[in-house]
Amino acid sequence: GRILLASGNAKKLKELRRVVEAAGISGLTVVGLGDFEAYPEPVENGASFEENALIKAREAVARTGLPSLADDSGICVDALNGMPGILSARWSGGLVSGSSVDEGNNDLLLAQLSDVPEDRRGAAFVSVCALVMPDGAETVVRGEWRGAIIAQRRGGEGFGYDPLFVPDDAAAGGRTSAELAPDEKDALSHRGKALVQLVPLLRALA
Ligand code: ITT
Ligand code: NA
Repeated sequence: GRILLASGNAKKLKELRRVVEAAGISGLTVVGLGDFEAYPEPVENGASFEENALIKAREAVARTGLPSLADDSGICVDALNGMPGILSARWSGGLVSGSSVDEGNNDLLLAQLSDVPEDRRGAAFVSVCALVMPDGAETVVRGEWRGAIIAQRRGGEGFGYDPLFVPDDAAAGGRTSAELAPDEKDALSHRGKALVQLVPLLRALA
């Protein structure tokens, strides 16, 4: 069978594909939105990661008829009462100082935390993945990844807020998530933790 990974973010899609393919499910073909006629992204107006993940996965099923998996994710910063959370993708609102949305978002995060001392810079990446079947069956799973926001970007892997996030895990050894090899990130990350819970359902699709 086939599974559609319904993300318009190329770097996120790459991670989703990597984790699903690493599960080694024979007979399961992974496809992306690029394999279908383009459709406008649905409005992510839910009040939670769960609602937004379902909005994206339901739209993908309606458009393609395929079992569809969507991720809604973001970073929740303790000192900012959980912000930017579900607003993470476009937090800086286009007022970017650098060359990309990610650059602007990271600049804004550094500015918002400029007066916050090292021991109060805790944060969690959150990934909620929704798997929606053509018959309407819906499964929603969540993964979280604790760490701290540092004061200067490090590393070129990953995407988004990775250059500023140092995971709590000993295995990361103080590196940012942008300094981890792709398979190291997958083994620890919010997205990896969410997706592993879907593997039995994906097996059933094969
Ligand atoms: P789709 O909705 O099309 O999947 P998107 O990038 O708009 O793509 P979200 O609305 O879920 O996705 O926003 C997720 C944002 O959270 C993402 O753009 C990053 O800024 C941040 N983020 C999520 N996971 C991350 C990760 O693993 N590393 C760094 N930043 C991450
Ligand atoms: Na989005």
